[in-house]
Amino acid sequence: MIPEFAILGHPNEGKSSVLSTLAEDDTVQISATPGETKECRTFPVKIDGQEIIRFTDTPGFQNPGKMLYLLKEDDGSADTLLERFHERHHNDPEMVHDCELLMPLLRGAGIIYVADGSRPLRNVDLAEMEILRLSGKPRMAILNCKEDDTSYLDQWKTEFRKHFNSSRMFNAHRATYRERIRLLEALKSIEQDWHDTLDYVVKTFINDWQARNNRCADIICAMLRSCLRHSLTGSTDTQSAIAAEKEKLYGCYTAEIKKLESSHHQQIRKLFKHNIFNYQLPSQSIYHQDLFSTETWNVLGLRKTQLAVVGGVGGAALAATIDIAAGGASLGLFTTMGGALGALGAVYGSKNIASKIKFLGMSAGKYTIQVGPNANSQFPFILLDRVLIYYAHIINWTHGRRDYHTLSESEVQRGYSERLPTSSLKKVAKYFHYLQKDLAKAEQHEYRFKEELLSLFDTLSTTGNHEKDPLNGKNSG
Ligand SMILES: Nc1nc2c(ncn2[C@@H]2O[C@H](COP(=O)(O)OP(=O)(O)OP(=O)(O)O)[C@@H](O)[C@H]2O)c(=O)[nH]1
Ligand SMILES: [Mg+2]
Repeated sequence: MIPEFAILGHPNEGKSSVLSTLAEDDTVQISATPGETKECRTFPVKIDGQEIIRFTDTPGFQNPGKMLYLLKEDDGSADTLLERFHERHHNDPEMVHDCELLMPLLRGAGIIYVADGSRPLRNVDLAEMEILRLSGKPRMAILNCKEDDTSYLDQWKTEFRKHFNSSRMFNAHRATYRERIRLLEALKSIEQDWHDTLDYVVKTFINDWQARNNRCADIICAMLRSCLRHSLTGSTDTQSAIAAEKEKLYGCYTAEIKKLESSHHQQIRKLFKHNIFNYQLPSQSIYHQDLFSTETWNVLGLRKTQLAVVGGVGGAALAATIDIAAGGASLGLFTTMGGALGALGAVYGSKNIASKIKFLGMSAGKYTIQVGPNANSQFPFILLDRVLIYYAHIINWTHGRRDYHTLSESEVQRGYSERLPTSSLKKVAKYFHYLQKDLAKAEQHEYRFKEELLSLFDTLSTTGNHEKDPLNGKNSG
């Protein structure tokens, strides 16, 4: 048996939003105009191609006062009360939505009632709750507070206790993965007969989340590997054209790295089922700065003291930044080149940034130049910070949230690398070191890095990143 839950409530209370978030389905129609959902629509939740639970979106109650009156007038069997109501009134234009929303209940669905707990209770709400109580179906109520006002919560909770088997707070815009699991857990208690089935659903959800995080860690490893190993070579016939060729090559190199990074980020987005909407991080987020910009390299990556801990970037690494191969004269890397490399020169003093540019020598009358692979110790930490910022954004952006132009002021503005505890930092740095120097060894150390990633994911998926900085537990400002 595949359990089904119908999401019921007054128009515009956030029913479709709650469903979208719970089912991680961004095809659900959501709108600020009441009456958006006019017909029931069922959304199956599939894991590994197998449907394990389904949620049905319904139109809001249209005429609950009259509906309750008619139900109370009926003195037939309580077991078939809804069936009779539907049969008698489905052609009544005043009750179209009320009859439509009963459809999933007639086939045995459980009820999730959604109300906006930031507004006062009204008589229509009481009528709706009483209708659902009379239905005799297993039912839970959810307070989806659209505003911050908490002064009405007690009223709502008191009424919920009278009419429902269970009730919870659940915010369609802010619910984390943990809160979704807790809601499903709570559904187990509303009907004893469903306990085992729902227990299986909860376990499957938890396993699926872990599997997705594992897959996400693999995507991040693949991204780091491809970005750190990437190199380009170019050549020119004349010595005077070397500088221009280097600039061109460097431009191609940075563009290709950015493309590689972005394609892996998009894989993460799809993994967490954000298929339709491509939510951008808030405009002021450091994420929007160019991967190779001064700003990015100043804000993200490791602090100087951490660099000392990992033993990476000291004089040696700085020298390696400008690595002119044997036989090649100094090409005046930071002096002769304008454009991109001119900008790189500016950050050279704080956190060095550039990839190696090698002059490979001359053969068959051509001067050959190579950019990458990038041996800069800071570079993988910058990539790591950026992908973690993206991950936190994606997993905490609920599927039911569509107002992406607002509510974005308090985005995390710092990286995570600089807050890694020393023991974690060492493991991560070791993996990065091998990625840059010895791929076979990197593979051996990959599982340790993935352990660190999974623990970071865990923190980031427990605490939404929209209100606070999850690793610091305080507002990020
Ligand atoms: N701030 C905030 N707005 C919400 C929340 N949930 C829903 N909304 C907004 O409320 C409006 C109605 O949301 P829907 O999910 O379409 O509501 P509904 O109950 O399905 O509405 P109908 O289909 O018209 O009955 C939309 O503008 C949502 O973005 C929430 O948790 N917080
Ligand atoms: Mg709706």
